[in-house]
Amino acid sequence: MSMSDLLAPADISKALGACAAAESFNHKKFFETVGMKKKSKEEVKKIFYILDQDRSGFIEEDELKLVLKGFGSEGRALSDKETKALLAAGDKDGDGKIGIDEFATLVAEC
Ligand SMILES: [Ca+2]
Repeated sequence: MSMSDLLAPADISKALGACAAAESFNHKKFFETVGMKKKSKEEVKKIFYILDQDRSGFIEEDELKLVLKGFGSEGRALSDKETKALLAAGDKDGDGKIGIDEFATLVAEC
């Protein structure tokens, strides 16, 4: 399973292009542009499994930093500030990482 099986390549390019400039990442705008808001909870969970590269069941801070690269090779690494803002938005229970249900909630909130 790859991202392009789940999301339209044109939407991925558009979403990555929209946040290509430094410090311009906005997760709400990104999830909407990339088409995740329209996906079922099951599909969003499949996207989570792609982003959880070490299959730990959580997206940790180091994986979060590279979250855009999980969507496409042209994605840039997030800055520390952007990474922390995204973690703060998604980490509801405060354990410092994003679990699958937290991820689904984060997308649903957008
Ligand atoms: Ca992980």
